[in-house]
Amino acid sequence: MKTCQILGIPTQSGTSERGCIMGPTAFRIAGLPEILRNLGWQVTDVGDAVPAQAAAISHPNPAVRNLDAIIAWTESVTRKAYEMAGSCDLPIFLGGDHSMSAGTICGMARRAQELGQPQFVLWLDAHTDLHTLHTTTSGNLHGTPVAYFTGQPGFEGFPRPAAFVDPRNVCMMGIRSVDQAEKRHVADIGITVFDMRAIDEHGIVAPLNSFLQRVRQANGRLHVSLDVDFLDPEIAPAVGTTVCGGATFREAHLIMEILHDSGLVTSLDLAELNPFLDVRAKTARLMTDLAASLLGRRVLEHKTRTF
Ligand code: 6HN
Ligand code: MN
Ligand code: MN
Repeated sequence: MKTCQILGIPTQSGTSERGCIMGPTAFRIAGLPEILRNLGWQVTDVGDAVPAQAAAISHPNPAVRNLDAIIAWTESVTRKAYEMAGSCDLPIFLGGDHSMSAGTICGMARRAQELGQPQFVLWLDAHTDLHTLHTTTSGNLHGTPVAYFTGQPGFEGFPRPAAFVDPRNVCMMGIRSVDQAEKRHVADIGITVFDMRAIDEHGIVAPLNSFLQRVRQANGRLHVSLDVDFLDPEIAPAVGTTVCGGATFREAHLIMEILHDSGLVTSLDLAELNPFLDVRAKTARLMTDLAASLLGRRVLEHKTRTF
């Protein structure tokens, strides 16, 4: 039986909108562990992460908010993610704002390095989250994890990860809000970006398959990071940074179904759920259902198409 461990990461220090601290609880109330068990997974809920001891630290960019808390979370989450990577087939991380992914992905990258496999990341988000401490103007550090886990300079005071992710192994989909400094950076470091325009023009199947083909050929491990705001706000209102024109219900499920069939996914973040902003739990339920599609739920048990 395939094993999965679930870790809650109740952090909201990376955003100025309060409520993400309730994210892990909302996923549990939505029934995520039972739903995955019913799909045949052996699921262990390992509880919630707690931040390491925070040390007071200041930064020359006065906009930067909650730096000490983010560093403390990054340290403990990296350690925990690395442990989980070595003790189950699929760690699932329940956020918590997206600053959690600095730790989850560095933990997974360390494990990949140990196994001698390259780490790949599929980043599903409206945003590139590619600021450094120096370029952020909002000061919200959920806008920075990609720069951290790809080893960009400008993270003084953060733990130095045992392994980074090669930016050429990062693929982003759903992008539709990119700040000036991020625009320059994304082109320079060689991340593959399928923005919403690319998805409008080509759909999600061809772009996703081209990336998965690369992961397969490299015998890579694949981390999927799903930010609620990847989805259109009409179907997923429970996030502090909504951007119109996001992925539809079917686009999102199809991505998860294709990912499941690929057999390549080795870890998952469900990030940015802010239950305080939800409408009758519809976002918590949709995110839970997307996880279920990724872990093998299908409409019918047999193939329905012959063409
Ligand atoms: N997220 N680029 C904006 C900022 O404040 O730096 C938005 C960041 C959103 C963060 O999507 O997790
Ligand atoms: Mn994000
Ligand atoms: Mn986002």
